[in-house]
Amino acid sequence: MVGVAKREIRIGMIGYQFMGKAHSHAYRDLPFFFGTEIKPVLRAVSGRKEEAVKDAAEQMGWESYETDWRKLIEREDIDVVDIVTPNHTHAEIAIAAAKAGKHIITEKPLALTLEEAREMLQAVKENNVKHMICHNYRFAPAVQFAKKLIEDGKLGHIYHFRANYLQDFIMDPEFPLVWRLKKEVSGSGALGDIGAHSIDLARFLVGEITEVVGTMETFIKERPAGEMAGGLKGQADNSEYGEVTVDDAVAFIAKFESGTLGTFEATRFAGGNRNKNKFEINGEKGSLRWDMENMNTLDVYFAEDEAGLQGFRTISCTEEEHPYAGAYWPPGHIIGYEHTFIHLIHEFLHGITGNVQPAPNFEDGVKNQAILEAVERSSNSRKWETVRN
Ligand code: SOE
Repeated sequence: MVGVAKREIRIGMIGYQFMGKAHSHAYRDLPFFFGTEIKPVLRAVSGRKEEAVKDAAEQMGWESYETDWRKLIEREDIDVVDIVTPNHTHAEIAIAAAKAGKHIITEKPLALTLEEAREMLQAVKENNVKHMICHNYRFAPAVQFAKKLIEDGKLGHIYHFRANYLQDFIMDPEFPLVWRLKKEVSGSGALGDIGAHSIDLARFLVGEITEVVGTMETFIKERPAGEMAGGLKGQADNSEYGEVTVDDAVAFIAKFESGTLGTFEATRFAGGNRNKNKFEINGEKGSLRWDMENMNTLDVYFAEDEAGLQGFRTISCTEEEHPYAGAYWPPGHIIGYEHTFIHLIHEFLHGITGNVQPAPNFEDGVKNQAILEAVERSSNSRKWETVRN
């Protein structure tokens, strides 16, 4: 048979909305661009609302659906459990899936708390399953290329890592009190939802963080009841108002093991910035700048450039030399947000077939959660706090 996959990997996904769509697309597109050595099989998707999950299964190409995630993880015809449900469900599901011998990929942040994150890591290690956390932005070709430049010593010693993750989807006071705004469901607000991505990029590109000092702010304290309505839209039901129990914005400074100084900002109140996940790195020999809203380009500056010709220049990271980019189109034909998920899932599934633990994984998730926890501790203590892994 033409193009028979050498290895089918059967996926069970728990959840099916925004991230569920991104992950489902990645499984379906993977063989299209990265070959048929591995063929993801969309075996089952799980959701509590039968009509909604049935529609999602039909739309995204899942073979079957469940309305109880516990039934899904017990199925013998599933190898991988993919968790795309809200943060408070990650630990219970992942621990149960690990005990059922399933490999696990989960959305970020890993858990609600550092303790939960540690329990999840222990469960996957004890049950010897592969695990991954979906920090997809490190898989943009430009970010992978930035990592290569740093590893090749092009920047030399790094003095600064500067990250701003700017969104604005909840600036309307009538945007409802969705799960992302409730501490008992989300764990934190901008800090854990988008700040976690900046922390992962910092760890991936520069290294480990040892101390932080920061502050968190909630600008709108009460909102109307309501739910997410696809993507980052919300639907208020105006039945009643409730208290927002997470941060709308966070700013913190970090010290890295390398001596690098980090400055971080994550906010959902930066009007006009829809998903501006960006960083700048300044080293002794050069600087790099990346912005998710222009994800195919990397701005580079090298101090050794000829006098008069020095300054930032923009590289289009769509060439064969840029990781993953060569799998798609000729140079200059750009790719998008959804393709970062294809690259991450490519590494996850090859990790399973090659018996190699890919990254970022639950170890990274625990280290990320430890930094989130230290920032929250500092926001309360108003002092520098040590990161406790
Ligand atoms: C909302 O802030 C969100 O959907 C995050 O949860 C995702 O991780 C990010 O990629 C896009 O924005």
